Amino acid sequence: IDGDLNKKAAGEKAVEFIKDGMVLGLGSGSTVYWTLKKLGELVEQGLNVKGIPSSKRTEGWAKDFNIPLTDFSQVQSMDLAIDGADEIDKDFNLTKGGGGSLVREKIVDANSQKLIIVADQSKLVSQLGKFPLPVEVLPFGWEVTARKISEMGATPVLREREGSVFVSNNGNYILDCDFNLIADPGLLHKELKQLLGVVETGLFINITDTIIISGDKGIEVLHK
Ligand code: DER
Repeated sequence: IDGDLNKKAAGEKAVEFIKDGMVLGLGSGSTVYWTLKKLGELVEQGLNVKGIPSSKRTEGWAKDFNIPLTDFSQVQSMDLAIDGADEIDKDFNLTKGGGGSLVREKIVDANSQKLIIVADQSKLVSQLGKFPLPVEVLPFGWEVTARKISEMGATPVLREREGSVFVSNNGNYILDCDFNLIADPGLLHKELKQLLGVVETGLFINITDTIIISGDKGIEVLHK
């Protein structure tokens, strides 16, 4: 796990927003790892919460930390989701998916009353796009989907891990798409979502309420 002190500080800070009895959306990534670890300590001390994990990796960590889990057959809306991001712009729009969990993250984050993003200061950008945009696509005909995305002006690269094609928790592929700087993330998301074969994009538009940033100025909690 990325031992970066800023990630640990930001991740741990988020537990201050967790109240007894909450149903939580559990995000994914190495910053949220620290949230989960800290939350596990509070559960140990008697805090009563349960959460829906946004990836198999998060599910494993939650089990390691004895955080009670639930699922959408039991709850359809969560009180609070805590997640990470690859980029955060000034409107609190996000690029996510660096860890490959963007689809389940978006389903968990979008179905939570509040979304808190925890991040090191390096994630703050003036415009999204320096980080190649992860797009989850169906494996069937992914080559055609990739070509359609190329025609939109991007350079899609099929994500691989340890020399073989990366397969998401949903059995799909991920194309990392370099669009250069993205002037209108909301519009790009809509255009991509309409493409046959695209499951979901890593653009999280207008769903973030609070960001917790850790960096040279210590920890900052910023509300939209
Ligand atoms: O993949 C994701 O969306 C993760 O949340 C990721 O963006 C955050 O990664 P990090 O907290 O490990 O930097």
